[in-house]
Amino acid sequence: MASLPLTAFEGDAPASPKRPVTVPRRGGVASWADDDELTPRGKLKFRTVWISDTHLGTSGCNAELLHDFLHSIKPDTLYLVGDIIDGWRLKRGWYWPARHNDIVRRVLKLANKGTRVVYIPGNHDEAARDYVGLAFGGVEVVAEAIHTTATGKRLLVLHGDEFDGVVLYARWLAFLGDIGYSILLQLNVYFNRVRRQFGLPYWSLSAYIKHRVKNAVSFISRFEEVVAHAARERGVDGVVCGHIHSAEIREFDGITYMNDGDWVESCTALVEHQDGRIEIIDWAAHHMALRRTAGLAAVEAPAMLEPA
Ligand SMILES: [Mn+2]
Repeated sequence: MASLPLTAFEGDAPASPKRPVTVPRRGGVASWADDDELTPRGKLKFRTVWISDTHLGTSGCNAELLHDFLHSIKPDTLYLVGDIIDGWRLKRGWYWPARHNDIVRRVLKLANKGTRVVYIPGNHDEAARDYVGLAFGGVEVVAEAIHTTATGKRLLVLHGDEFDGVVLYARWLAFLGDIGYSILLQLNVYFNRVRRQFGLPYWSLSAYIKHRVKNAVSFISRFEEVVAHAARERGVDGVVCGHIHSAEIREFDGITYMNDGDWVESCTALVEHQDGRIEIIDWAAHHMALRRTAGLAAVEAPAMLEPA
């Protein structure tokens, strides 16, 4: 499950760098790092940052990269767009490394230092939905939000599971796994034996299931369409969501659909620059590039580039 970039990140570098990695002031390796104002301490001063699907409390969470990202930004507003803490997983067994604490602490510190932090619970942290309308440690908990960009565009911000009629089906598939698949093949044999007895033609149950899995791709685009459609109904200019772990910025007939991705597979965030431009940040790829420019000691190197 651990994604490739994180494996590389942990590889020949210290497992947990003592200092947070900060984006270099000059000659930034990523286009978005170049023209954005940096704070005196070298942090990216985005107008807005959206992250979701961090799934804290699971080993799938790329906590090192997420921690590093949160240490590299100083946004005016930070939206936590759901599935931040994985309650489903924690119910099955407690998994909470120190790094996950650091991440929570970092978010609270940002809130304390003037970042407006808005938390929109998702389906994995639905317990937090009981606290909608309240605020904890400067973190507002809301069911959804309307964000107005620097250029006056109104964006609906929500997690996205409310549009996901297939979520139960997807869970069932995940549960099935590989062992399930071979059982399924067996079942297909019996299933068609029975069909033959009734004079019915062969029908591949396994092929049907595989087809449905392949449809995961079309599920994503259908999800995007449905969410964009809902945004249009609400009379906003665009929508920001998470949930499907697939970062995207796409136009649907005048509605901008945006998904901030996740920190389990892709390690992505959506950021709004001071001028209202919104783009996807791929923090894992950014790290790989940093390593390439600065050599193998990349994890240490950016700290030396940090302005005094
Ligand atoms: Mn979700």
